[in-house]
Amino acid sequence: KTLIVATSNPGKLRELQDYLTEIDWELQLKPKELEIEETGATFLDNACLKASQVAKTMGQWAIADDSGLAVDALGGAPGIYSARYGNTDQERIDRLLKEIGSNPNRKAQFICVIAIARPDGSIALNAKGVCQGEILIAPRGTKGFGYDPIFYVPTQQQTFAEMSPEVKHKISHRGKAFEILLPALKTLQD
Ligand code: ITT
Repeated sequence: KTLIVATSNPGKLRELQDYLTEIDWELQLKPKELEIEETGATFLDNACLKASQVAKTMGQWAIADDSGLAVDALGGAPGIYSARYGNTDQERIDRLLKEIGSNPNRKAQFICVIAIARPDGSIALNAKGVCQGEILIAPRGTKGFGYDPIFYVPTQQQTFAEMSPEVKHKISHRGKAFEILLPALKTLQD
């Protein structure tokens, strides 16, 4: 079976491919020109919207990931607007650091919802993962993508950008979502 990976984010794509090596489906990239507008009010809405529309348009199974960073001191912002918070990763990080300033409450969580749609656009599976952490005062590390350099995980004493991909995959919001999703996806294979 073929599975279309419905993302335009190269960092995210890399991670999704890593998790999906465990299954037998042939992965195919979403065509660049096929962009889905994220009109949903939740991560789940947007993940389903992206998976469903890409699946239906291509007539193939599709997987989508909607994710973001929710900062307690900012009332959960940027949340579902994490991608729209700036034009580049650098801009988004700079803006977040500016908005949180010297607020002593650094608590934040990364959230990820994965959705898988059938060729007719109906949703076959979805799963959510959350990872707790803290927003640093300045970026640390060069690995990963997006907000990784400012997201510090106390249990690892590292930012996502300082961890090896293997460690990030095990503890991240995306890793936790895949922990739930993969067994279910394997049963769908047959
Ligand atoms: P697609 O919709 O095409 O998949 P996108 O980047 O627009 O790509 P989202 O709407 O889900 O995806 O936005 C996710 C945002 O949260 C984006 O700015 C990412 O950089 C950030 N993000 C998500 N997971 C992350 C992670 O593991 N590490 C760092 N940043 C992450």
